[in-house]
Amino acid sequence: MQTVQDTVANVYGAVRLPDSPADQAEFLGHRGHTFDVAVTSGRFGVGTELMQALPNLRAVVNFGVGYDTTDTRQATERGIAVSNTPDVLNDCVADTAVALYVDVLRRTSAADRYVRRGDWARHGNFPLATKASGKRVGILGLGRIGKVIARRLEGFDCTLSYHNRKKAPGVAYEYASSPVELARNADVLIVAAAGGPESVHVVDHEVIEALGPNGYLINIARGSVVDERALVAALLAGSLGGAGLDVFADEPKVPQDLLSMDNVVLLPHLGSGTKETRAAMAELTLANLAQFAADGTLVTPVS
Ligand code: 8YV
Repeated sequence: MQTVQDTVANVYGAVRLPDSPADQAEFLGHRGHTFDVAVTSGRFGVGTELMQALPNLRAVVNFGVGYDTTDTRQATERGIAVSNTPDVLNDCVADTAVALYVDVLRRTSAADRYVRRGDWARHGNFPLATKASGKRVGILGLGRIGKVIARRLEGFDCTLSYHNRKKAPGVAYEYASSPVELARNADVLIVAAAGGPESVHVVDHEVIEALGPNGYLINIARGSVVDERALVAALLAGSLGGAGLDVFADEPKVPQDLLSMDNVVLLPHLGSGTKETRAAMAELTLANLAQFAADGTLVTPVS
């Protein structure tokens, strides 16, 4: 399979930024002024310094819906266009949220470990879990992905509520005026909000405490949205029931304390990670690049 990297190299003659900071600095010093388009992914982005080192940059083409690693403020100031890959990954990221939801409440990963360890034969039946159907679920960030998660959970007979900065037009779910209010009235809080400076630690100590010892937190958005230290502290203290996490504050590092907790499910940021969805993301990334090369516009600009 041709990757985005192969295609940008073969078709557009793109060169890869060296990995080490020292090599990068030397490379950019010599050649930074020669690039007008950067192709990147949500994991790397074009941050403040890199953008400054690309004085003739005209577009950032981002593989992924999240672009919080790109300095969009500088991009706006300099008239640099930014694209992402919205919608094509909604299904898979929502499926991942539901997988974590069911796993954390029904404890399927923990039960799988129980069988593999030989504990079934040794200790008998696995301890009872928590019912997943019919729960009160709060969605923090009812955007494209949040709405698909909500639709999936309607099938589980869940009562849905949400918090966005503003009430979403035409949405029948209960609106909570703050993340704390959302958590207070939910059994499970699902974080689906975009990352970036405005959402840093929106899920803080207070929100986690509002969920309480019988509450669960699911995060498929960005690690930065949750105060990870407060989350770990609450799990250690038993003041939160459990968590399902696909994203972390400092990926790929995962807090050591979480590794031994059976009420926590940990995934390596695989929300969009299926062959079908990654192919669709690649196609949309390349479509943005091709259109920008042809007429200077993007198929899916971020704003
Ligand atoms: C990754 C994601 O970005 O789209 C996003 O925002 O978080 C993921 O799809 C993707 O793996 C590329 O890094």
